[in-house]
Amino acid sequence: MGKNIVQKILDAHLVSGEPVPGQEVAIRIDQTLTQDATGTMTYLQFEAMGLDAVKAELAVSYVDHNTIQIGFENADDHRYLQTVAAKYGIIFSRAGNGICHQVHLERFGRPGKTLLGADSHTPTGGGVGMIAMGAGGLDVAVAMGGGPFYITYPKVCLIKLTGRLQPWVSAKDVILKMLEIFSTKGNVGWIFEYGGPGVATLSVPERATITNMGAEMGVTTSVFPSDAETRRFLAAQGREEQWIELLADPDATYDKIVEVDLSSLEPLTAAPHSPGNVMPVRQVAGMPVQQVEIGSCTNSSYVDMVRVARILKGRRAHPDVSFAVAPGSRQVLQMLARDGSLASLLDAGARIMESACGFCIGNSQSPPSGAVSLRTNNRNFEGRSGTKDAQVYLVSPETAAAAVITGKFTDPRDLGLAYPQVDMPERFFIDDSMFIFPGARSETGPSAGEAEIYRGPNIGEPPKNAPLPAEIKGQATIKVGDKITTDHIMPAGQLLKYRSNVPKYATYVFSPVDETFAARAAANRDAGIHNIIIAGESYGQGSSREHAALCPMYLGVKAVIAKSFERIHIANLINFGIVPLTFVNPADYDRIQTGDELVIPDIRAALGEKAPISVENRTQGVEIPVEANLSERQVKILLAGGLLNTVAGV
Ligand code: MIC
Ligand code: SF4
Repeated sequence: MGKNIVQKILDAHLVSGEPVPGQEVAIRIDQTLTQDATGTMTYLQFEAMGLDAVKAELAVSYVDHNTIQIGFENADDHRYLQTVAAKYGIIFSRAGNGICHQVHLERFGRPGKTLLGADSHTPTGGGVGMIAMGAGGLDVAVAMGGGPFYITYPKVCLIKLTGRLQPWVSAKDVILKMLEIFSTKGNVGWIFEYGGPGVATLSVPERATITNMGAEMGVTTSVFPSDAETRRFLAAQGREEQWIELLADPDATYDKIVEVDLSSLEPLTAAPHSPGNVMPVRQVAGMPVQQVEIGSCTNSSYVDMVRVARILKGRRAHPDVSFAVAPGSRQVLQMLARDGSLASLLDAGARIMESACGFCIGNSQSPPSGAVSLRTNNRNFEGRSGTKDAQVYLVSPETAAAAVITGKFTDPRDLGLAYPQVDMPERFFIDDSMFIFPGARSETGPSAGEAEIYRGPNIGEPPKNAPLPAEIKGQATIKVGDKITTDHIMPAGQLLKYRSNVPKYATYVFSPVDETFAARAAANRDAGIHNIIIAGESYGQGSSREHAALCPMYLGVKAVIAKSFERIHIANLINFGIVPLTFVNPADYDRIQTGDELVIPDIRAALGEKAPISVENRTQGVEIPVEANLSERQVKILLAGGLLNTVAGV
């Protein structure tokens, strides 16, 4: 029987397990990436494994999230990352080189390979025909050490693209349409494979915009075929020899097929406060806009930026709009500087930001109170921008540019301008001098092997956890609703600088939801009372940050009982020894209140024997059945108190 692209890549990388949807399989990982906000903890954990060098084919450490450097903390982290990279044979991408996903696509992404990244938008690599997945840092550390990555063998949905995009409609509108169809929940365990005649009309950077935001639907990843367009992109990046053709067999089968007609799409936006809150731009047209931010790993390719520059050429930013542009990589910025686009942007009044995450993660460019901010990034969770009551709308670069001119939400088709046709260049500007390749002596770092690891005062040891106790006995310390994101659990923004300092960062757990949580949880922990989190559907949406499990672990959280979990977060909970339990009857969620005394007797034995589990709510006097759908491997990790306790010396 013929295979689809997902099956071709996964089966070629299968280490163990049955390639049957729903079964846990182990996959060999060819490439890894980290970024600085998740990277310090990843490498501290890698060091704790006691290996001499990385074993993956290629490992890259990017610095793109924390480049603001107010205080010594970020700079200390960067230095730690640079020295640890030199020691273990990791390519180091210096601050200023660009956003990890954009740069990885440009310089390292290869069709047919697997990539595991300590960042949820790693699926960007699917644009070039690879299986690229986000994971917690500890899983990435294991993969760097040559260990496999465990996933549930996915169900595959073919997204059959037909037609072609109309002027002023772009890749962002395709993925917003997908979010309208699939929403942000209920897609765990799926991979989206794009196919159909419409694929050939999309360039690799456009495909990457689409696979990037697959993360917002909660799918394991998204992937495009590797075809003539992929070859053209790799050739333009000077890497044509890395191209292989990768197409689905003509008789390939899928678990589901959904057709999207590109010709019928219109400019869309995701309204506050969820990427799934999709509506046509025309529905909100006329709304005054106070801020426009163009960039992020979703929409900061050269073509995106040049199109914006052409739309704005000879025009000025509306006086009420604060307008910033963050080109996705140094390659993009270099090209904009050389072809005159940068001048057009500056003429228009753009504030040029560093090639980094910046505004997207809320560590700069927070909007004014209550402001409407149009952004080309991928997440608009409440407060993520750094301003709690800001109204953030996700849009395409074209829609963003239209608002820069008019000061209002404007469907770009209504600007009355000729559509600037911009094609992907035949040759990108290639200069790898901001990478430090292991083994190469540079002015700024020592050679591989001889490196001494630098640890500033911001770098702490990763905290340890004890094995799971025989019973969990404590309190429902917090009860939260549906679609709780990791930005609610462990906010980033200004707090990013505490990523390497878990005791400090942990004092902010759940702060956007309940400022008293961290202190209450720590007091319980110190009194020997276990903390339990009660949650609704889709718990742990959004980022891959393992701190959303690690910091609760540090505060003595032993279990989360939810209606459902998102993929990366549930893996992180297990990795840090927190038991994820789901309600057998979702309505039982109503039978637990914050502060209730809860006991889960014999949890160790129940997990080991796969016996039924019930939670005694001693305050309400009820017993609530819950379940743990875990593999034997996951149970072993939980019993040990976390993955690090089981993998030293992998
Ligand atoms: C994000 O977009 O939320 C981040 C910041 O890139 C995170 C990683 C992190 O929290 O460091 C992600 O997407 O995984
Ligand atoms: Fe950076 Fe934003 Fe992309 Fe996360 S989503 S990697 S913060 S640009």
